[in-house]
Amino acid sequence: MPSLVGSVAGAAVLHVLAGRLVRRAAPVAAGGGGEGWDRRGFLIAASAAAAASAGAGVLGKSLNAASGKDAVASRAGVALPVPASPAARVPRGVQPRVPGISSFVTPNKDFYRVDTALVVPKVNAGTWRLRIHGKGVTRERTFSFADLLRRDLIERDITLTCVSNEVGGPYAGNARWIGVPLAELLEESGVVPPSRGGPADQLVARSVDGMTIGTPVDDVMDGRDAMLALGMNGEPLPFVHGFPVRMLVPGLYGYVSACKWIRDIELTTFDDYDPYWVKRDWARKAPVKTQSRIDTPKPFARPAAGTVMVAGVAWAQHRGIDKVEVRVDDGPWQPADLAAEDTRDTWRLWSFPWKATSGGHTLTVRATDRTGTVQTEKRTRTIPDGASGRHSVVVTVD
Ligand SMILES: Nc1nc2c(c(=O)[nH]1)N[C@H]1C(S)=C(S)[C@@H](COP(=O)(O)O)O[C@H]1N2
Ligand SMILES: [Mo]
Repeated sequence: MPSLVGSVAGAAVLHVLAGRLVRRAAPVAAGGGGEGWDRRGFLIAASAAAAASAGAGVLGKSLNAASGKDAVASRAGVALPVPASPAARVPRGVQPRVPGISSFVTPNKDFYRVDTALVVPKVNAGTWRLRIHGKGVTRERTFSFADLLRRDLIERDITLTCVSNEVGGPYAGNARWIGVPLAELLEESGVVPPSRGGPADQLVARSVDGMTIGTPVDDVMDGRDAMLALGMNGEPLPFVHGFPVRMLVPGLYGYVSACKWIRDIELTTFDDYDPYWVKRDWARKAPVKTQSRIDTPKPFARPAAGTVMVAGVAWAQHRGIDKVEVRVDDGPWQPADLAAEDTRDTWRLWSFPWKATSGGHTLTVRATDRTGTVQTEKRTRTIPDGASGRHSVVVTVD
């Protein structure tokens, strides 16, 4: 489209300018004397054409930016460096071979997406900047994307979950992220966490599309792998997942930790500022609740009697999962086979070979995290701080 408009405009300008020359040239030639052609008219027309074309150039540039062409080009040009601190090797046995179970690593194309963006922001990494400022910041900083790429990067497997995920719901995913340790940037900016006397207890991240996300400064600086992520499963962040840079804090729901398209970090207090979702009655602080989900069999499945593999995922990020149990109808809780654990920040897959007898049955799952807390049976809604309760699936065995 731009090149078509360009050629048509060019042809029109040529036609007008040529007309200026030809139309004036004829009478002059016939009458003799005067200038050979209408130089003034030609210059005026030519200057107008130049001005219009410059204006079109500016318009084209902004249309280009709006359509994200420059952002797409900037993403294509990103080469992720080798991380200074690679992820720990994933142990064998994280993935039970059961048809229908989640994949331990969620491919980017399948990773859930939750945001308020009607149009996905297309940010040009070349002009992107991140500012860190606010209470207790003694050295205010602004970083470019290149500044972040030049630093020592960490690579970590982290499971992200959404506070609006219903029990048994799909808003959870596990990916391998590459990024800059956020605590380092804060320390270099002079930030001291409140547990060591610092004045700011809330970090507010702002995105290019006006989202605000508030995170406890103590959580970001307590040694966990809070990061500004630049890479996801071996590629630059996909646009829908926050290119060029997003935040991640293991153990916290996305709405209090995982700002996509981040552009600004402000140190403030929970007393002074309520971010977007808090203004809409969600909790100020929201650590992830211990949860588990049955991936297979699906609700209302009709498996044949005999051994039926029941399998799924369990998560309690930053605490870790220690046990998963399955109950058939009102029977006893029976231990499921836990797949190997990657880290305490990742979900853990599990399976349970069930000796299924014919008739209708209800399968229920519960997890126990490393603090010894058993997933509660008390059902709550997702608002204000995440759904609790246990996932059940009803099946009919033929
Ligand atoms: N800019 C921005 N960042 C955001 C959100 C948003 O609406 N806008 N949603 C948050 C929520 S609620 C979650 S659960 C995660 C989801 O990240 P994902 O879409 O990459 O899975 O992003 C968080 N970051
Ligand atoms: Mo979320």
